[in-house]
Amino acid sequence: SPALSFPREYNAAGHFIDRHLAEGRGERIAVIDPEGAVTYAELAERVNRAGNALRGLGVRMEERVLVCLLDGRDFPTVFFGAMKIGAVPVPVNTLLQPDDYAYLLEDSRARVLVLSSLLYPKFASILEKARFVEHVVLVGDEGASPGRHAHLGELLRAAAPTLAAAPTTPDDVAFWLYSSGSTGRPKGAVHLHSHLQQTAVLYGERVLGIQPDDVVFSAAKSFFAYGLGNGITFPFHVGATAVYQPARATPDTVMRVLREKRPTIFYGVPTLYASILADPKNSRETGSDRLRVCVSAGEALPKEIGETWFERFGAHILDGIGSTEMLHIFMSNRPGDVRYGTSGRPVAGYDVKLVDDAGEPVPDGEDGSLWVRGPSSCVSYWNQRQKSLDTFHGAWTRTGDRYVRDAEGYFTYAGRSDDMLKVSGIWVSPFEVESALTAHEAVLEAAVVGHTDEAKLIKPKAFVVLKRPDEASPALADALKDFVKGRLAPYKYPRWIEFVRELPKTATGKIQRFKLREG
Ligand code: 3UK
Repeated sequence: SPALSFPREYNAAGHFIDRHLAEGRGERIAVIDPEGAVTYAELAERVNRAGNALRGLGVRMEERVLVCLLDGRDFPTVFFGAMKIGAVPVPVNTLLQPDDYAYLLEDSRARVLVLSSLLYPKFASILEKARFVEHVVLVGDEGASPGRHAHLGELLRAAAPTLAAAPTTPDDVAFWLYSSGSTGRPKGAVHLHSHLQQTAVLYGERVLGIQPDDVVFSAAKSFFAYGLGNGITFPFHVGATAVYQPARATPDTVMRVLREKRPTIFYGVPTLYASILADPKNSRETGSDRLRVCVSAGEALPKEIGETWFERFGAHILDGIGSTEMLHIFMSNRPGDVRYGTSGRPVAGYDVKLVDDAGEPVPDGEDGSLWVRGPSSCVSYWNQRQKSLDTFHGAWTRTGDRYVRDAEGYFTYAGRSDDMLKVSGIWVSPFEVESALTAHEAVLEAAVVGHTDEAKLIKPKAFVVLKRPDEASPALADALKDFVKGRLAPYKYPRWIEFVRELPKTATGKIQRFKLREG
């Protein structure tokens, strides 16, 4: 398949939004959310109004707009509205804590924050100190007006319905997505206007085979790179319909969407597939009878989950690996070619290589570090020169993953080369959980590693040294779990706590987490 070419003047909003009107798809349904359906024509007008409203707040080309939104029609409205005026939307995780948001506002220097009203309490204590923020735009619940901030609904109504796209190029910065690392704060991965269409063609069109009559539902939210492709750019690339759900994805909420909206494509993470399967009632009969393909990413999908899902739901799960840096899936199983227990083969348009510590290629059957090259790679991390140098080497990106390639060219995941954990498909830094634990007055020190649960999925486990070792008890273990839950995003807390007398350390005092891992 030929590489894509872009005109020199190109704005992603033109491709994903305005093109549908020009090509006669304006009356098709773009979005279904709890408030109802939005056509492509209505969405295009909302995007224009949002762009004009942001401009009215003083946002100019290249300036960041922090977007902390639950899934719904306003997400693509603000995301494309900002890009259409050449500004840079920065969608962020809605599950974080005040201190995380203070950092993201400081690092991005966004002057406008677009925020779901429901998440306002997480920002209330930090907005005062956020020195770059000039405007907060609240979304949803127009009755409530904490801090007397503007409301998106009012701004949209007052804004003009037409807007010419800013004269961006395919190589202009379009949006950022933050990604966590094992040390330090999250890094803003800087993405360009062309990247969205690249992933929509290379993976959405050519692997998933997405069609205009598909109805898609992504349990992974739009602020993740995974969810952004799944539920926004892939369906909008062909004029298909996306179903959005603001609520957290649980087996019950997902089954309800499958039953009521009957999607043809479903995207999830392994933990969610496992928890849906844990209830024997859940099947194609109680779900979507139109499901034709499912996708899993974020962490490796255990073979048994894929096989059992196929038996019960009559659709295969395509496991594929993607990253925030590469924007979407670059290696994947594909329809008609599914090998459960593997991440499949490289997606056409991406090259991968497995190398040893000296950078030399490793032979098939041996594990090596995975590098990837392709047209959707972010250009760097914002304001992080050393971390960028460590990760981006010319056109190649070091993923930090280890893989084994077999003689037929299929790749099997073999773990991380750092201490990072994927929990329910989301990054967790052991260091962050350890810091939360040591903030508890009973704890001297702690080490956090991945531990596999019944479904063969990784969850955090903490080894804790107490200041007074004889205080160890199941009640204290529960109290420590609650303590962490109160300080960090909910998926990060240690599911198991083991009290130990000391932690394994190097001569220089660095915790040797690998000695605490199983196997
Ligand atoms: C791990 C996988 C094994 C791997 C993502 C699809 O997960 C996404 O992005 P993140 O930046 O994390 C990237 C890292 O997650 N991983 C992802 N998928 C798999 N490991 N099998 C898999 N199928 O460590 C990778 O380096 O959060 C996933 C699309 C877009 C994404 N950003």
